[in-house]
Amino acid sequence: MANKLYDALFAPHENNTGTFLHLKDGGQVTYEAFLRLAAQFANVITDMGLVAGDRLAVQVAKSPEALAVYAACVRSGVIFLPLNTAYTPVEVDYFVGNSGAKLVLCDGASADALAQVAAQNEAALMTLDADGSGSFAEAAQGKPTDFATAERDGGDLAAFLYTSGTTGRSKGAMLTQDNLLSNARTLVGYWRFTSDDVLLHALPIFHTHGLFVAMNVSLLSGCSVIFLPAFNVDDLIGNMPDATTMMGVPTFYTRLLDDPRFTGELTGHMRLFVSGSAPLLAETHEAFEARTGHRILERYGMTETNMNTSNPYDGERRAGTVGFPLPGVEVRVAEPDSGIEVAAGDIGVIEVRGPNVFKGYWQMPEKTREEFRDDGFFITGDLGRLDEDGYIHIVGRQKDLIISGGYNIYPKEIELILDEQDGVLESAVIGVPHPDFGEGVVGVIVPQPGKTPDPDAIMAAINGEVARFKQPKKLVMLDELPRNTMGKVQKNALRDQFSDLLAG
Ligand code: MCA
Ligand code: AMP
Repeated sequence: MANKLYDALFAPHENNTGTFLHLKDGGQVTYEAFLRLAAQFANVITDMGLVAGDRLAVQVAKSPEALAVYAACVRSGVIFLPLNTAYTPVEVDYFVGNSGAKLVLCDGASADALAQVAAQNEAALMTLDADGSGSFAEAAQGKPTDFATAERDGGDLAAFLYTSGTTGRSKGAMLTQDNLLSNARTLVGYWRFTSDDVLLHALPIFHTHGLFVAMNVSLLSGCSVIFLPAFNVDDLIGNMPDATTMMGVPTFYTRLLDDPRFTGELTGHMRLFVSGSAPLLAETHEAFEARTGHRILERYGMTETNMNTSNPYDGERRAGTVGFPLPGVEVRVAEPDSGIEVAAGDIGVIEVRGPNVFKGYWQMPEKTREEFRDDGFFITGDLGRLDEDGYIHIVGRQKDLIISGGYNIYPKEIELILDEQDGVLESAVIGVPHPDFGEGVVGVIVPQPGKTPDPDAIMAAINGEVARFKQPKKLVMLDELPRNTMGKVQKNALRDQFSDLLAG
């Protein structure tokens, strides 16, 4: 039986006794043991009645067991739907309902809060704790360590990753086995991963960066991974001597640079540092080189497309750019209305076509159509230009999106909540420079005439609905929002006005 993704990423390691994961407590997980556990999990998933094509939603702490759920889903053909651990039950309810997930895995501590979510969406609920225990793990004990791999081809769906939207409603990006596999193959080659590598991994595993880029590349190359439960500078510095490569968002790099223990000596043996998910400031790139002698390799991707472009491994890694289209990926900079390529050097919207590009948004055919050109190019909503040497520069975003510490926040989602609050006439949510997260969220509120909205009550209401990282770091009141002659709110003017608000 064939299962394209399982056969490429996992099956070759079924008898691999080498170390896959090095854990924070000094423990290790071999490839072989990891895959035996994943097979037991696949047995539980099918015992729960899920069949290939069903969805399994997972909101659990990062752990080897959490990663084994991904492997179990690929093997059983069940669509893996990982969720940010910061999401509130209100947010999880939407994802479970929208995806029609049949099984929800959560941390034991959130089981009470999510019991109702599962019940109202007719999903089963099981727990998987950070230490690998919980009802799901218990159910796996004694299960066979082998599993009849579900037959899947490259066009079959492997994962749903939800991305927010400019309308405020999240969309489930449907990723096929081929989307994931083609990108992993490309990246292993482009970034020269081999089984000798040791990847320092401190990213969450519920997003493309930490899961597909980092883990699929590791699995495909057969390297080992220092698998840290979360980011902290001490652990990164402590583990750096044992690593050869690292992947991170820009905040990882700025925080490392803020620590005097992070030196050229500590990193002299390292082969590669990769950055992505948010713009890496040219000054960070330069400071990193000055401190360590390494030039960070910046790449550019999206949930819907996996990785699109990368600075070269051998050639010049140009600060402030995201490099060249990856092999097999077509990238053009186009005129936003027509999709016609702009003249070299001009700014346009970045569009992408290739085997990496997703199949569409789950049950949103119109949204999907709107974001593709007739010739199959996907419109990213990022604005860019090509320089004279073919390097792509991202110069802004056509979409109203804030990227804070590598997490995306769509202002509309927060504005809809602000607008409902007592005494609020209207609102605008903007991203302004933040010393740690790159951008930070600010909520601008216009009170109803004669009313004085209560900021604490507003923040409490937001806290019940959306994850902390999406919540405004500050709320400010204005008598009115700046508008252009068409009546459109001028967020640029607000961003200028409040540019120092989170300066620290
Ligand atoms: C944490 N907080 C944040 C963020 N993270 N606020 C804004 N933006 C953030 N990113 C807030 C918390 O709510 C909390 O607030 C306080 O900061 C401390 O939280 P803590 O969990 O201790 O923070 P941390 O551990 O220091 O986390 C910062 C972090 C994390 C390590 C930078 O945000 C992170 O791991 N980011 C990576 C995201 C990522 O993997 N993105 C890839 C997306 P309070 O104290 O008020 O409660 S994939 C993607 O974008 C594409 C495909 C691509 O190209 O890769
Ligand atoms: P997401 O929807 O979480 O997958 O985020 C994708 C978005 O992150 C892209 O559309 C870009 O706006 C942004 N992004 C990813 N990598 C980079 C990068 N290296 N430089 C600038 N923006 C980036």
